[in-house]
Amino acid sequence: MDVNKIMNDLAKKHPGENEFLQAVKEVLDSIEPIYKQNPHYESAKIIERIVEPDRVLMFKVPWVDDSGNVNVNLGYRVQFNNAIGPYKGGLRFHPSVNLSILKFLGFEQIFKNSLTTLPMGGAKGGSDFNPKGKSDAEIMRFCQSFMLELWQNIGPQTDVPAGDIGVGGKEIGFMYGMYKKLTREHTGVLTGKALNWGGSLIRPEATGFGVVYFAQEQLATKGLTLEGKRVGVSGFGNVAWGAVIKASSLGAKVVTISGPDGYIYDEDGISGEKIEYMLELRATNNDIVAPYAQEFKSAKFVAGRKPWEVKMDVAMPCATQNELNGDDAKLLVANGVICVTEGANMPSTPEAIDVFHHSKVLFSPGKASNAGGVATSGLEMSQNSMKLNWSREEVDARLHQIMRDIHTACVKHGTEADGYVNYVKGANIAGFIKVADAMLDNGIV
Ligand code: NDP
Ligand code: 2IT
Repeated sequence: MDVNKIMNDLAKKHPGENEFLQAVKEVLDSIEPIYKQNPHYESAKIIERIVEPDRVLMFKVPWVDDSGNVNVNLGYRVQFNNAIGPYKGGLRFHPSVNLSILKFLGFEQIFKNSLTTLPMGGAKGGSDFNPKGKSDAEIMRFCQSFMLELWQNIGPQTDVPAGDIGVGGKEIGFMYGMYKKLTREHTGVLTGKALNWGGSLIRPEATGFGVVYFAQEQLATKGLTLEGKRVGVSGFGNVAWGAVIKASSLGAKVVTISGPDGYIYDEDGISGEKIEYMLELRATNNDIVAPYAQEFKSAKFVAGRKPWEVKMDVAMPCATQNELNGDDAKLLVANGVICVTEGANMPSTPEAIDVFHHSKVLFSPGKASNAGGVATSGLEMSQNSMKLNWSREEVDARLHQIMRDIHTACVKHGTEADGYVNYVKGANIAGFIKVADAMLDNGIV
């Protein structure tokens, strides 16, 4: 296996797909040693097959806004790999969405879903539709038009989408309604459903809770706990919210959250009613986190900057890809960061990851530490299949155990000669082996 050659070929075939190429390079660098030890992977061309999606669906999504104007967005579903289970992964609605971003997310999802221990393949989809500032009626019409095209390509045993940036319970509801209307079936085709029509307890909190459970395991390798630690979170969406709730309930002091407009620094810590306020802020459907500082006197708003300049023990980037660069990483290290646990997908650039590895900081990639979201989607699918609902305690206990198991897998495959756990390597190798072996078993398809 020649990583440089594979990357050059891929870049020629898919010019400009920078996020996708970044995600592939990271995985290939990690798995190179085990690939070389297993010549049957090479002869079955596992790498050449795993880096191309099974298929990419791309379609127009026309919809009419409240003023009667016709709008046209692009819709996508990237069905990447179903070696270990039906395609599974979220839908992202954000103006930045393009094929490169969805391919990177779909590719990451293959290994993340493999790590969850549940039978789920990898996929991702979405649209460049911007839900910000849209009325509920506009969001409904968009979601209905999106599903009018997507429905024939998904199904509970085929492909099970869920939420991601810009897609929460409301959007899932509108899409599920249209799917149900078209198929005349009430099946578990989407996850992230509300409780009274097939959802699972804990799913909204699951990604953030999982991130914090993973951070606890990382800290425990050094005999540390979250109690009294200063935790910096970025973003103020679904993942950030769950992480803030769980971290503060475990006695950590969460000192930051952020939005595209800047970050909030709250020296007293974000807990209690302030967490409720985060939800209200999201529900306003605006792009700004600044009003938090007007609401709570202990907080200040720092415009146009990222939270990584704040002194923190644990960093949890929970907003979006490439939001933490090499300079940010150096600043965090200089300020004594112990642990960086990714909540978003690929929030740290390769330069940032190098800084963390070089400084022997505990660092976990999103595909390991944010897997609690899709894992709980898997638990929602199980409950739908059984036509039973588990209690909050039962779902939370299963989620917690899955996060511990993912941590164990990372330690098993990522521990280096000096004892440092390289979680990137560990997650990529553990995730890859299961999928590659399934592909071998299933022949050349
Ligand atoms: P939300 O839409 O709830 O929140 C996203 C947050 O990131 C918001 O604060 C948003 O601000 C900010 N954001 C989004 N895009 C950008 C951008 N281009 N520049 C700056 N800030 C941005 O999404 P989630 O919390 O669900 O997702 C956050 C991250 O976690 C994503 O990387 C997602 O892929 C990942 N993830 C999500 C899971 C889930 O179950 N929801 C599971 C695993 C990972 P604003 O909206 O105001 O722009
Ligand atoms: O990135 C992710 O893992 C998600 N957005 C959740 C996907 C899912 O199917 O629950």
